[in-house]
Amino acid sequence: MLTFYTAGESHGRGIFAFLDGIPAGLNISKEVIDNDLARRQMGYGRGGRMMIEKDRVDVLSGIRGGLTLGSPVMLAVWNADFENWKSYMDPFSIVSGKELYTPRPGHADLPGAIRFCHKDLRNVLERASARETAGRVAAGGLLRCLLNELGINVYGYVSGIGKVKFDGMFDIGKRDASSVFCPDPVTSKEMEKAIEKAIKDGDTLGGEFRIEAAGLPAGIGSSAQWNKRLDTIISAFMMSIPAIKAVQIGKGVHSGAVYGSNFHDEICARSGRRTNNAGGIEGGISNGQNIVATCTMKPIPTLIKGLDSIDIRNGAETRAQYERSDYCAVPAASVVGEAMMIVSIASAIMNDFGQANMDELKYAFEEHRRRSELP
Ligand code: EPS
Repeated sequence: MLTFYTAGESHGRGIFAFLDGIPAGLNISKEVIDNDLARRQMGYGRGGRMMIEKDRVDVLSGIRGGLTLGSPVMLAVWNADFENWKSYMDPFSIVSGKELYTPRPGHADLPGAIRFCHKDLRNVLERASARETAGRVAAGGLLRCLLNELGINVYGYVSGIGKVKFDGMFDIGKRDASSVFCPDPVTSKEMEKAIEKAIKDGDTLGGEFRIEAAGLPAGIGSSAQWNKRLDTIISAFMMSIPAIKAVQIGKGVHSGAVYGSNFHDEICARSGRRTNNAGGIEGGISNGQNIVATCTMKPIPTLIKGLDSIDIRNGAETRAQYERSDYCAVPAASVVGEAMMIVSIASAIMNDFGQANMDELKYAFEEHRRRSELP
């Protein structure tokens, strides 16, 4: 079983990812992890923090000479901004000046303060900040190395910003040339314009991204128990990304509007299927088609123009305080979505084929892949 956790505050020493259950003997490329971390920092519409940070992975345990040891892996992404926050974030003795008392509607500020009985909202928002996703992406980058060895490729792209939508074909070159990670130059410009308007208005904007996993053989997951279903595993990881309000598999919300004869992916010899409306999962089990998940992200709750709120010390009505933030983080969230898809598929594979070393895992997995080919 694969275990995955993150730790760390936005302006603390760093963000950490803990992984246990990774087989020994997996080749880890620091470049693959750092490339994902760098992509997460990009995208039109990000705020000032990304000018301060240059996210790179530091390995604290579990890897030696480029190979996993089979022991727990601890990854760190250090916060460069910690230098500016040391006196406010020290674990034992802090100075005042960074307290917050007016919760932002849509943020964890208010429910978190109630949940943990905090008066200073900073004690909530430091952990609820999307800075935490740097840890997810580091973990995703590491497990990308595992999926690469098993012949599985996970990629994502932005399929909507505000009302501007993209429903065309994926092209990695075009995506990487786009400031908003959308594989179409004309739509990308429209998306940029939509973000520009939000910035000008002191507002924020959400959207959606699509993640695909290619190369996963049929037969991963299980129809026999709810928590072994591949769609259960994938959607839980995807839904856990901050600001995600909906996860769809395949045609998702459009599935209810058509007849079965127009929806189900008919089975044909050898090539398998003519369509992929199911998004690669039937009965909670992969069917050999690409896994396709689309996630909807709400607009970021930190608005320059503010929203109605209260001072939690006395209930007096006021406007929510502005904290430096992003205007639109959908492109960055698509990289986090890739990471969560990677972690969820690696988890499902380890549930089904868990082994203590890579050679045994690869042997069992390739044997399964061979058996999964249709006659
Ligand atoms: C982020 C770091 C944060 C925010 C943003 C994402 O840094 P700071 O708070 O210092 O500006 O820019 O966080 C949020 C959107 C949020 O809601 O907290 C990052 O590294 O991705």
